[in-house]
Amino acid sequence: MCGIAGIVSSKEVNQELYEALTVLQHRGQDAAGIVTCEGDRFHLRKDSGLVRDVFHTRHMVNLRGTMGIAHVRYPTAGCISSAEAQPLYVNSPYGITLAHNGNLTNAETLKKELFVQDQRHLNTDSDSEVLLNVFAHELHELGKLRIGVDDVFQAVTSVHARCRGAYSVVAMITGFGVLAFRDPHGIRPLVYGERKTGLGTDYMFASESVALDVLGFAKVRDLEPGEAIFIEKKGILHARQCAAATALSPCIFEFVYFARPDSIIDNISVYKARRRMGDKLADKIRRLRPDHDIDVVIPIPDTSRTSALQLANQLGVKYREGFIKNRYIGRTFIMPGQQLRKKSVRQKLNAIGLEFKGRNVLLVDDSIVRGTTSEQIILMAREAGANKVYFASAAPPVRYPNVYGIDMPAAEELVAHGLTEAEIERELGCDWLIYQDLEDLIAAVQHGNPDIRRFDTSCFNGEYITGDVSQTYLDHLSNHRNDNAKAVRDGAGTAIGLHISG
Ligand code: PIN
Repeated sequence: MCGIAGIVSSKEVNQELYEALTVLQHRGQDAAGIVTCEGDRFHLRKDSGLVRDVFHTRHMVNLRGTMGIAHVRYPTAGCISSAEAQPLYVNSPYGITLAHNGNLTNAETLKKELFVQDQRHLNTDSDSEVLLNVFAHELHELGKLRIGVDDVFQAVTSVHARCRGAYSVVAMITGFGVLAFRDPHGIRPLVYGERKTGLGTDYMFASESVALDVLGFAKVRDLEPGEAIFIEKKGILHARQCAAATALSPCIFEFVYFARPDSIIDNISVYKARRRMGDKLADKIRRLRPDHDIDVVIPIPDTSRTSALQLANQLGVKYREGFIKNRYIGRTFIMPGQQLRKKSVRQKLNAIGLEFKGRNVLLVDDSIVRGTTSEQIILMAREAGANKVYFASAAPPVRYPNVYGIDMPAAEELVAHGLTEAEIERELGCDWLIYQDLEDLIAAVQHGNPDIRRFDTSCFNGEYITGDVSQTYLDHLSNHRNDNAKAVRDGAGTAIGLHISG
């Protein structure tokens, strides 16, 4: 998963792009980059690491210009290389930089086409580089010495015709303007906002509306699926639908875990969606065990707090903070290697014994992916003296890999893959495991915007909305995503035919 932003302003944009990246840091902690445009020159700074570590004063002073784009990257592979940090750059035609959130499912085919037909060289294994080169090639094919707004939209139309999968994109064309577009299913989020100044209107694109809030931009709307918006450097906005067939199907996992609760995605408040997930879980518990013996609801911080509090209120049971998180340790989700993940759970969370002792506790998490964290936490609850340990997940069992830009592990590393709920309960070692039903999760999210007819729920039901995900592709993905493959890449220091998705 990645975060992207773009600004066209009447004043320098370096500081604001930096701030935008810090607000979007939860979407990617692996690498960060900003490119600005000053006249006919790009200024680029990108590297591996957190935003605060990548940009120092000496870099910031070089990032001159009144328009720019920025990116934070989530690690999708064990091997991290700063060459794959974004934004990416191609010099021809016109000079283009691009930042991408998502993953192309036909990147292998496109790579061959780019090499054989379009005679373009790719220097990384990143599918974002594929996307940039497709866009650049399509723009080049129009054969114009001076580029116009229609040409930009024409090239986006051709990108939609060639690329499959998920892509929310910001791109910048030297001396001309900033472009943003979203794939025809609108899988990954992308929003834009404006800010009136004495000098005119500034515009901003961002993965999540929270970045607009913090920077003082008023949200205008989400980009439509298939739509492109181009803002000329002097602040003139153009919008066009560039895809023939579109159907908004946003990724439901954004609402479960990835997005910040203070964001509004496709007109749905992430916070309210999570509260409704708590309501639905409470309904299910009451339905299954009207005479349950839960003494206390304890969230596993941080994401699950919103749904856990609602669940406790609905059940009329006490809500208590039983685990304290060391806020200086990163998310275990991103740590490669099973051993490391197990160890880091205990470094990250510590139990407040008195909330557990002799009680029947219901632990709540946003999701169970590998199950490593859940298993360890259940053990910690027992060690802290809990009588019964129940565990509720605000999302259904994650049984299938994600191919649209979330770095889910390979299928065989998902605890729920190929297991029944009873088997998972035994595997995790809890006394009762309650999963959200998929229709309840969908209802909880859809309630905020009933116009959305479909969500991407593929990691729960294996139905990939782009309809082009073959078993061969999934096997290929699995070869690159499992821990062994990552360890080999780490050891060898090279990435082998792997897609680094944005
Ligand atoms: C962590 C949110 N959430 C916790 C991410 C762990 C799955 N994991 C997904 C649960 S936080 S595991 O709130 O953002 O800190 O099942 O793969 O072990």
